[in-house]
Amino acid sequence: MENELQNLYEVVLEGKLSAAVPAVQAVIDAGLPASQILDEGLIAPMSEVGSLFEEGEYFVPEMLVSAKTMQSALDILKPHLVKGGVEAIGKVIIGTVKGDLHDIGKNLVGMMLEGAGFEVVDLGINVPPGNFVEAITDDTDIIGLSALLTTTMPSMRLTINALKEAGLRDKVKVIVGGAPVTAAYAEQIGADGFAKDASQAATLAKTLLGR
Ligand code: B1M
Repeated sequence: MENELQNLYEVVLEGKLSAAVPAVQAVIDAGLPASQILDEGLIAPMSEVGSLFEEGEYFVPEMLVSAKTMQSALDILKPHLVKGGVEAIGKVIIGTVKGDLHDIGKNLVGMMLEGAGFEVVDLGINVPPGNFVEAITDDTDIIGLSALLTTTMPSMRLTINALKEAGLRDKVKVIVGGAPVTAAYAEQIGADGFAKDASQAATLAKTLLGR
């Protein structure tokens, strides 16, 4: 079991895209819980990729191929993380804010929200404030904003301002997250909540709606 997990870690770290599906399937078949596979086999190697990038060992192409490998493994893991067939307990619109192309964390947040019973509308990456505003419908409960770059965090504030200008700020709750985002920043920009990771995002969404 340890070997399968270690192999998955290395497959993501080294960006061996064609090995992603068999590697993650082997760990699932070995009977490990999906949350452990996610934390130790997928998120942990991506953190190491980030450190290697900071140290100048990895460059953007290496980051990209590791990200694609992780995403491909996540597609296989998703049904094990998300339980289907639950009636929606609320609707969340999520997206990575304008200027930011990182989507793995946002995708995970979407999966966890779905797993918790929410209907999730994913607007994708590089989403301008106006697109969040336009996507809101009568049954929208929460807007979820993701940012991975310190330079794109201000897009979160701009999105909240756009909601205010459209007269929709009080209609929806806004939750924010992403590696550089903090609870203090969330408060500063007037968000309703911050979550450190995907499973906390699902808990936060339920708490905010009193579910
Ligand atoms: Co980028 N990148 N990147 N990158 N990249 C980081 C973020 C960086 C920290 C790397 C580093 O220097 N150590 C650094 C940012 C530095 C900073 O701003 N302080 C960085 C940089 C500099 C860049 C470029 C500028 C590089 C360049 O071009 N010179 C460039 C920017 C492009 C752009 O966005 N405009 C760039 C590009 C890329 C790739 C495209 C190559 C690729 C992304 C591919 C993709 O996403 N499809 C990439 C990657 C892979 C990374 C790292 C290595 C990994 C990110 C990731 O997927 N982590 C990252 C280093 C790192 O984070 N250690 C890095 C795994 C994921 C599960 O975690 O996204 O944190 P995370 O999501 C978590 C939580 O944050 C939270 O829950 C998730 C799951 O638990 N969360 C939320 C996220 N969103 C949330 C929303 C919520 C709640 C919780 O509520 C709504």
